[in-house]
Amino acid sequence: MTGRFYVTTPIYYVNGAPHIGHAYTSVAADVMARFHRLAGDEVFFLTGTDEHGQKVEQAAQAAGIDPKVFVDRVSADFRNMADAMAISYDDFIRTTEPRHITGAQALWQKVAESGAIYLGAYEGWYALRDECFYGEDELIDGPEGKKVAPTGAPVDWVKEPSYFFKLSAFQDKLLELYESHPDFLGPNSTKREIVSFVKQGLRDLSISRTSFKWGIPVPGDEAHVMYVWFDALANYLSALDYPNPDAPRAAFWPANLHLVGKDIARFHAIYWPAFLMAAGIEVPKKIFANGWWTIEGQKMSKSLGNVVDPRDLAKEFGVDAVRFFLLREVPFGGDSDLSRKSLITRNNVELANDLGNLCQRTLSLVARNCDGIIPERRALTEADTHLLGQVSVLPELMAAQLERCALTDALEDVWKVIRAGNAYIDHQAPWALRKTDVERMKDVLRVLLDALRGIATVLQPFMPQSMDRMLTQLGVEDGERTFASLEILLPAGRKLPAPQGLFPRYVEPTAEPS
Ligand code: ME8
Repeated sequence: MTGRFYVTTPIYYVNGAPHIGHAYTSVAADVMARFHRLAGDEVFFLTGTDEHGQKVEQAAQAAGIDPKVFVDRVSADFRNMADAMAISYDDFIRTTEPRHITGAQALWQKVAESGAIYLGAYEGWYALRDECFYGEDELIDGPEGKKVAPTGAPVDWVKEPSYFFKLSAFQDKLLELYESHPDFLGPNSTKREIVSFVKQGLRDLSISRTSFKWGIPVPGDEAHVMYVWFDALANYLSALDYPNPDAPRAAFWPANLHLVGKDIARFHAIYWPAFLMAAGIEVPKKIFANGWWTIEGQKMSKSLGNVVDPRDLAKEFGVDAVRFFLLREVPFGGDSDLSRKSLITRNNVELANDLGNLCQRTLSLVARNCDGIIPERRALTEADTHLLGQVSVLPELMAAQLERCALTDALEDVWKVIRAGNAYIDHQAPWALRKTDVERMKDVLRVLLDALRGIATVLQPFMPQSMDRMLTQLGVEDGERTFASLEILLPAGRKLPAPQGLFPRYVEPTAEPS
């Protein structure tokens, strides 16, 4: 059944340059979007940048430029990173755009009309790095005997007039939401954390600031700007032209999936549904938090100088090898480490050997022994049927895995079939059949071509560029690359282009002897 699918990434802060962590969530969301498009769904895939708040204001000041000039520059860099990583977003929202300001103010007004906002004074701890308020009881001991946020971020005592959101009134409703919609929040580890946090009791939330100006003015009280998280979360609606109910995009709400990192699960799983409930708007269907990447065993940080720009990796290894590595290395939802060694191993073993060689061996046999022409599909043996059967269930199998955000398991399902394909070619030995039974050789090659077409079709969301090349080499035309088109066999007699390697083996350059 086809339908609508709305998937989002976080909108990234523009106080720093894009890195591999940002690329990770975006690649995962991209796989979801591309998969649903191939399944025939109408997809809306949103990414963008989060450009307000004190942290961004300070970064602009530190760079000595006007905030707007600063955010324009960094936002363009994030867009460039998304393009370089083949992120097929349908829209890129920036919170400094008029359409977003309209949407965020409309949402504020709707929440205010429900009676869930009141004016008070905030006095408490604020961690600028996290753009997050913390209760005294949440703080932990930091360096030099100072208290810090549970994330390790420094905290400041803040005292200023503020509008509050009555978050405390939503505690039971939120618990009921998690209870009645078991798929609303994942993975389970994040869900357990959030449920226990909400059960401990929710305090009302300060949602405006008066001590700086770089933000969206609170409707009716221009002395206040919105708390950056109220502003940012509203992007998921403003990109759909909220509050215009007649906008064509409005039909995409509620979002099917907000993909986020586990660091911001709290904002998405607690604040966001509470704001929406107050405004009388449906809550999203699912929030899923990815795990955290370290680099060669260390936390990524500017001070350690180990921040990885995904564009550099893509230049060196190819975009698809990087995308593949990110989603293959660890079950999606878990934490993982980026090491050069494991990236190279995955590239060489799984891409170059398992998939690349199977494709190369098949295509060169077709080139040499069938004049590069797709042979006819004739009667199948048990072994043929078995392999093709495994291929044909892949779209359905993977759809079920993606439904639960098990991206790594979906890849494993495909690799099982690739390994079966390698066993099949070794066992059938078409190179030997060339001398003993040419007709059977052709049948075997046709089965392999069909199996490879299925495999390349389902891998398109993960590795769009190399699977495009692979499908071209297999003689599959543009209109024959959706899941539905797999039902129709390619006609025999098509001439294939000369085979070319898909995934080069990576050999680490050895240092020049000095
Ligand atoms: O939080 N490992 O923006 P942000 C995995 N503007 N994922 C990582 C990562 C890492 N080491 N580092 C970053 C914000 N990420 C807000 C979001 S949404 C309405 C507002 C990813 O620039 C991960 O998805 O700090 C994380 O949640 C996000 O980048 C944080 O990006």
